[in-house]
Amino acid sequence: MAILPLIPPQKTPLRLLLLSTPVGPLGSGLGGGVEASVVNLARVLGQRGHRITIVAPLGSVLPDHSQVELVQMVGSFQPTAQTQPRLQPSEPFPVANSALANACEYVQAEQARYDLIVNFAYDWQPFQLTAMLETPLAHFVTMGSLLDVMDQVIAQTALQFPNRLGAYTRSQAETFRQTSLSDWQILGSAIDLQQYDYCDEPEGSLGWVGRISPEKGLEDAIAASASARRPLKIFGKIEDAAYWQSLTKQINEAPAPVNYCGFLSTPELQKALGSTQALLMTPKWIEAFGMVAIEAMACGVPVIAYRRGGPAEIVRDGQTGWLVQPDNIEALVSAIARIGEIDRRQCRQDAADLYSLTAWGDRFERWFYQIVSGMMSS
Ligand code: HBI
Repeated sequence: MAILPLIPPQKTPLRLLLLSTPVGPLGSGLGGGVEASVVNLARVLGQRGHRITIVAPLGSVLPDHSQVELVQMVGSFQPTAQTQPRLQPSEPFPVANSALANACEYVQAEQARYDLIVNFAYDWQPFQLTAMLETPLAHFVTMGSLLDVMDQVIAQTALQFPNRLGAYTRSQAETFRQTSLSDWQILGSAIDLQQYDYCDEPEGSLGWVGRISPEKGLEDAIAASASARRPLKIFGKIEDAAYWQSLTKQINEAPAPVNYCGFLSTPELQKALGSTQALLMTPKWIEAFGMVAIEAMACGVPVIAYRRGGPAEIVRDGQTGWLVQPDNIEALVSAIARIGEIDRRQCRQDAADLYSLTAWGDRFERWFYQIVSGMMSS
């Protein structure tokens, strides 16, 4: 007699454990775009009846949603991967009393309480857990290829545990050369549109938003706004103070004002960003996604970006902004001169159609049910 396949729990609410980035507490800004990804995913899946627990470093705060459990880990913050040498010496597992080591121990101890565990840390330790747990562990990879040790554990996971890797964009997934695109769920990202107000009457400034760190290429945005003789407003956390200091001379000599506006909360950021003529995105690395692009578009702000990484898959050239040759300041200046050709309403429309929490939540939910039902039938 044929054994009937178990009917997958298509709509059974899932008990999900989200392992956040160990580089800093949720809400600190140190985690960059992945903080928003974890918080927004918890919100949208919690609203659908799934039971969400987030594991994050001590000091984390969640915006107003009650139905999410926050478990905070004591211990030192993880050094950021993008500041490590590519051939990073593999440290002993686990580093004594790091937030990451404590999080991994928590996951191992408490795994039976969950149907699925999702890792958002860009660190090799959680990947080593995949083969050690009964509960399925999926990995949402939040940056492109940076470290050999990460490339290796990602390739190994692709081989041993198909369908457990998620990424924001195709170009990000393609940086992991030991994997193929079919190893990845491409999930994009999203914002809560209701938090962003459309602005039809911009002032004269250009905008730049991001962690102030070398891989974000702020110096190019300052150079382009100076050549265009346009004011520039800078928003974001000063993550690398030495790098920020190195820009002081360029900022002081700029012919138009360059103002640092700080690291703002979403309500304050969207208000200030909405009144800019355009957002400049000048990444030196393969930006996995570029949350700030959809935040700007949601406010009606066109995006001028290097044709590199995630922003190149978000901006529709000539429709919601301009894509230019990477590292070419003159190309940025020419695009700034043509920004009036972009319809700000189209920017808002793309954000609503392609980057809503609902569409994004659907993609994650579908992936999670594939994994959980796959476990049931295996
Ligand atoms: N570095 N080691 C490490 N772990 C992370 O989770 C991490 C990081 N650097 C940056 C980062 N996460 C996030 O800012 C990006 O994934 C967005």
